[in-house]
Amino acid sequence: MTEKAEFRSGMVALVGRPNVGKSTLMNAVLGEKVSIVSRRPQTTRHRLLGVHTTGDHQMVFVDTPGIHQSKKKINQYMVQAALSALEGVDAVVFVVEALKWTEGDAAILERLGEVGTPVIAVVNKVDRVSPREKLLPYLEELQGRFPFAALVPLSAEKGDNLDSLLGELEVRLPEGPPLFPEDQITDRSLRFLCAELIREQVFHQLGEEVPYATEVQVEHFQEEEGLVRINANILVEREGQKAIVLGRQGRRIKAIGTQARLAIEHLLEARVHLELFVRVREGWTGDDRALRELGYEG
Ligand SMILES: Nc1nc2c(ncn2[C@@H]2O[C@H](COP(=O)(O)OP(=O)(O)O)[C@@H](O)[C@H]2O)c(=O)[nH]1
Ligand SMILES: [Mg+2]
Repeated sequence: MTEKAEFRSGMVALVGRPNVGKSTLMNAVLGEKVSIVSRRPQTTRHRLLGVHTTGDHQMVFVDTPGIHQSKKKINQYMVQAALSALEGVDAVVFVVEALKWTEGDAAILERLGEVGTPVIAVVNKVDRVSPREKLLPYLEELQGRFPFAALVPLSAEKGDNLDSLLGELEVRLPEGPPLFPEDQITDRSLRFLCAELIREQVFHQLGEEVPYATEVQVEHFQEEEGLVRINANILVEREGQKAIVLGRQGRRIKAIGTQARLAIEHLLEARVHLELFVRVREGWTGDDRALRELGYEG
């Protein structure tokens, strides 16, 4: 006779240097875009939860901004948010990029030595490695750097080998009831997710420093029958940046609005009317009060 296994639930922190694919990995596991992604580092600014529930377990992933060195206040906030995610979790997933090892990776691994929880190394972006045998010496080296509980090569983008990771994580979760209702996929509000989808377009469509000087606030969010009306402010630090976000004859802001609206419609499964305004808030990335007002606590 087999006994039915007890339900397991727990928290899993995703850490790694910027741009290794932490947010892509979380979205891939959830099958839903909860955390925004871009080709550029430091896209994720806040720690946010992604909840993955099946019939026998609930894993609560903590996506974090990448850990890196910086003097800028907003960057220090992000590093703090990432490090605090290590507290009280049941497992840590340390994400690196296949065939790459940098000082940034090494610095984070040093910090992980202090946490008592099992650390699983995910070697992401293996879709870029061909032939696959090239990965073997890299995996061996990685194994020598830290007593990892497991090593999982995968591709977050292609969805390859995610099951191995889930299997490694599941056995490390304690038995216990779910921490969140089973239909909940994140701790963040729809308003927050919509603001993030707009910010993602700023990252996709504008180069240089502008995305790093940008914040998005949803001012108005109203659901009507079959339609959601959203007004949002795009905050920048200087007039010159405002001109860039607007673009010639307002073309850039229009394109940002169109793409963001499509992404939001996909998320909300509803028609969306989106209005964007660009405003200047001088020096907000270096100002404690402004940061607090904009939701950067810590
Ligand atoms: N080729 C490839 N690219 C990936 C993979 N996972 C993530 N990326 C890309 O890496 C970049 C950074 O991803 P993101 O999830 O924002 O990284 P994060 O900063 O660690 O959260 C994005 O351009 C992703 O599309 C993968 O498995 N394969
Ligand atoms: Mg991220």
